[in-house]
Amino acid sequence: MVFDLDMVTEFYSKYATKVAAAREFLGRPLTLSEKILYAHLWEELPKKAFERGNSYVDFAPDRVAMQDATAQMALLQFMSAGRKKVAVPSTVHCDHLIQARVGATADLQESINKSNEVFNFLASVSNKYGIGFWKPGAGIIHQVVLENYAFPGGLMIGTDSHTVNAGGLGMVAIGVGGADAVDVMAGMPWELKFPKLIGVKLTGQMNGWTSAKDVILKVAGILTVKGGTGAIIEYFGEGAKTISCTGKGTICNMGAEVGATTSTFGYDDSMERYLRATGRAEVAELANGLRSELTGDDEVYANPQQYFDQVIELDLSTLEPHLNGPFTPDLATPISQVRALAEKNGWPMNIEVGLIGSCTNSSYEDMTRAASIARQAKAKNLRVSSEYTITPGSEQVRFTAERDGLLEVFEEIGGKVFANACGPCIGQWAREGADKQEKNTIVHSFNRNFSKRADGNPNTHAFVGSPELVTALAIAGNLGFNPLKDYLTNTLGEKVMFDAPYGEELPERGYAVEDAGYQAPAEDGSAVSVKVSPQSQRLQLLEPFPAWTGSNILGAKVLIKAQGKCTTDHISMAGPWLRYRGHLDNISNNTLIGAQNAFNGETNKVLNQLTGEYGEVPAVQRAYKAAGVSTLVVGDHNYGEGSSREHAAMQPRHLGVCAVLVKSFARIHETNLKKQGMLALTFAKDSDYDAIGERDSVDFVDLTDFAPGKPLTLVFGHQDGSKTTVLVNHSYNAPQILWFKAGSALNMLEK
Ligand code: MIC
Ligand code: SF4
Repeated sequence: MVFDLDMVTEFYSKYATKVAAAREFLGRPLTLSEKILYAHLWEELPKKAFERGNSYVDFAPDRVAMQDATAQMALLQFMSAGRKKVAVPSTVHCDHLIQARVGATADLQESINKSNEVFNFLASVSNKYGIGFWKPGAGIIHQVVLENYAFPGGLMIGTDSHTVNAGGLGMVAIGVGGADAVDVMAGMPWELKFPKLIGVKLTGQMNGWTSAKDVILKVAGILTVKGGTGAIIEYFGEGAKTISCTGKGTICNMGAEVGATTSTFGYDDSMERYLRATGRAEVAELANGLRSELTGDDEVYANPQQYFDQVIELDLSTLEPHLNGPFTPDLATPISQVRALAEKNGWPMNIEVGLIGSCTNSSYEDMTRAASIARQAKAKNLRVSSEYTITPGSEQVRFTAERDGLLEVFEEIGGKVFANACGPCIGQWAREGADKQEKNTIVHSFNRNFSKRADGNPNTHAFVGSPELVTALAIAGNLGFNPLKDYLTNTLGEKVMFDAPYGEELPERGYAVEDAGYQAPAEDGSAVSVKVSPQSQRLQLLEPFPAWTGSNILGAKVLIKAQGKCTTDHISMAGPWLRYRGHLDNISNNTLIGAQNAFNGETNKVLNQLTGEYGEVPAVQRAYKAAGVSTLVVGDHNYGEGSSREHAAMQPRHLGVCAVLVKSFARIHETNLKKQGMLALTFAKDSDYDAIGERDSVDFVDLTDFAPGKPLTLVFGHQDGSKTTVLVNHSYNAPQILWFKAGSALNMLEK
């Protein structure tokens, strides 16, 4: 069955006309990203061209996807919006709340038992409002979306930063906070600053050990974790056509790690093959009729410098496999140099666990390439040195892999197959011994490797690589092993080498699945009731945030000056805290507990200026709130990088923080702060960060004149009586200022 074929057909029927109009209006050839964006304008063509990186534009996305950990908050907000049904096709996917401990079946059952209340809530809200529901065990949101919903040329948003995965099927798919999803589901326009465009020209063809993952690992090294901020990365060139559709998905998926708004590829044969293999021949036929418009114009790709803001060129033929990390996904090292760097930096050489799968790398092709290495271990009498785990991306991939004997191959080398879910990737990994906090190394094919992410241990050094490389490293058990050159000694004392991996793009016998895990919503959900118990520890109905008082904020205190990397994992940790994602007050107890306080170098230890004592961040902030004292959070560059979780904005807001002042923001987090009625501010002069003291008192002296494009002035009064005037920038447009004034965007929607 093809989901929402009517919507797709209707969209394609108008697409070429819209693109032609945009081309004529702009008077030049178009990139694919521009075609898709201009074909999804909320209103007709504007009077003048949008300014990339500057103009705020209203779009009309085709669909919305939400995962269980973010859907709770998104749907709690949607329920307050007073709509009967979602305005565009939307889906909920249960994947994040599933732990990885002993193995798929037991873990899934235990997770269902533990989170039953939440799954039932999501199922009944979905049923009521016309939302497609994918049960626990169905798979990871992005894999399920790629297999069922993504279509070339479409625009979708999703409450997860890796929504961008659908770029592998030629979409512009963007990760957002729940409040953005609420707008679209409520039938309102969705606003985005018109992105800049980065073109990546791929030449040559991958061979041997190099895989799609290495393309993005390399790009991450070039762009760093913030180099893609505010930009769409568009891949093109002859090399692009040689990459499978799911490989393209991997590349787009991890574009989130360079901060890119999204990444995409033009429609080609690989996508057609994938659409057909996943039962969507109708969509392939429709897309075939529009081939030239579902990719960038020839002139653009012939002269990319003229049409993109930045161009990167990569030769796939010479691209070496990479391993990125530890602690950040942009520390890219070609495999041949890992040993030297690891020795120099004292990274533990012994690999304890190799983990493959996740939404980034769990396609059939990935599984076959990894299995081809696992098979060799057995054939060549190699002992597997590390633990080895597999998390399939969807029930369809898992079922097919099992049918084709791939899971058996993994199990034969001691691999443990976890449930089709996020599991270890989101800290839902009950890793034995992690609490001892020993220094150790793991390698995985996921996308994120921030401190504590997988197992909660800050001393786990996590490295990211392709599934086949991770498999080889897990067999070798040594971080310095280069499978392209190095020998291993087998159980017979012989020296053996791996042959290069071999994969199948698509299953020869087709995909198969018995129960994909989908539950369709009721035609008319008006009789469905959704109950949230006031006693619940997992779910809590939302109270509107208070409106701005209308006065300048005076005498505010600095809750924390975060130093260095402060990702959403530092602001609102996942792992054990995922259980409170539907309960704002409970989850607020983890607010900023992972952030390093610049004043003392410690985490979760900040000064309470009211008592002069140090305490945990949430407790100190609750004390300020109780005393009616305003506070702000100060931070470094790329603050809020990582997840789309709006909890990272809602929690400080709930606890009474009024502003976040940083050197720079990650896109989704900045929007989330605005949506929740916070002040998201950036230093006009980065060095002012250093002037801020632990015992300062802060006055926002011209907040009453808050206006688009006009910096605000903050006066920091220091302990010695001196003052520093700090000019701060913001990116609020007029409607966004109204969100601040109303207390949140949702408060405006309810009016
Ligand atoms: C992640 O990869 O960090 C997550 C968990 O999928 C998040 C969403 C969340 O925090 O619920 C994301 O990427 O947006
Ligand atoms: Fe799940 Fe990890 Fe993918 Fe996030 S990155 S959606 S946690 S598998």
